[in-house]
Amino acid sequence: DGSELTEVTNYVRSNQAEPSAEMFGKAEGRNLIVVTLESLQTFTLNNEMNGQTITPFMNELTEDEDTIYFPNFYHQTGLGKTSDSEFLLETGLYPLSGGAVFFTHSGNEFNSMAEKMGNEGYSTNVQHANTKSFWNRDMMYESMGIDKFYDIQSYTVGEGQAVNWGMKDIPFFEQSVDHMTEMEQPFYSRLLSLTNHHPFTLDEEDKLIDEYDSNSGTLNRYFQTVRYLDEAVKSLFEDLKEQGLYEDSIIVMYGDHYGISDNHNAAMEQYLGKEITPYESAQLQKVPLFVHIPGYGEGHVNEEVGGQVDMRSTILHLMGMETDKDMQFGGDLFSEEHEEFVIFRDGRFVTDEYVYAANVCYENGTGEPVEDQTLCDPYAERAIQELQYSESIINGDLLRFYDDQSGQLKTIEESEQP
Ligand code: GP9
Ligand code: MN
Repeated sequence: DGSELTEVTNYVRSNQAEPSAEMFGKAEGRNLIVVTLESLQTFTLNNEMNGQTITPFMNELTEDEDTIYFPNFYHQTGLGKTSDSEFLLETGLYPLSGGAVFFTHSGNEFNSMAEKMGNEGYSTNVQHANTKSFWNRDMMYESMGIDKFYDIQSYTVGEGQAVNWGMKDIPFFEQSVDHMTEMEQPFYSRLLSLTNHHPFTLDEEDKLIDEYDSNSGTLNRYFQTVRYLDEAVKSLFEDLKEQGLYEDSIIVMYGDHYGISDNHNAAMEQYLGKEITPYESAQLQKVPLFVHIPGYGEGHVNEEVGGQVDMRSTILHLMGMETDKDMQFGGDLFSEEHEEFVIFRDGRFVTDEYVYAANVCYENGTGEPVEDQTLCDPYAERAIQELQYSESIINGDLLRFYDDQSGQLKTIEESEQP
């Protein structure tokens, strides 16, 4: 009911960050292209595997004048994997602990980023070469007010263009950009890549580097599929330029979740050359975030500690849209007031000072347990609280009672309107 929502609203308002004056509206009026980089973890970037560069194109992007790269950015997904990352992005709420919110609450009312951009005159869509019902996307996208879903039926998978879970990323991106040329502008188009997905298999011709040599075939192959994904991103940028869509767009790319689970820690220890403590395991939940604005010219590495829940307000502010009346938990990564406090879906958390994992409070940077373990307590309490607030919004479908135009609770009569 309303009273619960009042408490959550107060919490959300008191933790809100003012947009950065410098970055607000930087990409106003442009097409927004958001790319989900399947299973891409940050440890592969600016790194080598047996002397071979894993992500040459994205490495360049980390130093590119039109790109802001976030190396201290974490995924916050749970069992819903890719779909949880989509949920974080669109709603600024946390996914659920129990199961994929795309399945359990697809009938809810959401104030999604897509809906918001739709209200500002954007046409909105998602492009993904898989069956539309996977993760219940077709239902959820409707609830999120996404205008169109280009699923597998919108693609022509030619000979040699499928591997692993389906269509390869390079032809997928190429045909997705073709779709963009037909879209009403400005558009918000979200692309979900797929080739870099467990079990990380490739055709011979797409293996651009060797396998690794650990006892984990999964990790060994992962480097190769990450290398392929990097090549696909490079070709996406070329496709956009060829079709004349590049200059008028902003391209945001993020890793959705880990590709290598703790089951492969022995192999990962061999690769990283260090023991994987709970602290290191939390560090491995870093996924890359790129904000690429053609013509920006002031690209840099932004060390801010952040998470996927921050993407919604970061992006909306870049597009020149306010979020101060929205019911969401993230904050603008460019804001002076952004708090460096990332809550993982399983209750672990990271701040600029601490990493809390396996009930130990570690010092961020050294990975040593801090002497005074109670220093993490206030954050641990807030982490539980914030996850609970988010769950109560979802479980109670509370956004039915919330008017995102005014930021006020709705009266009973208003909330009964469809
Ligand atoms: C499937 C793709 C991958 O459509 O999103 O799903 P995942 O297993 O990573 O959630
Ligand atoms: Mn995924």
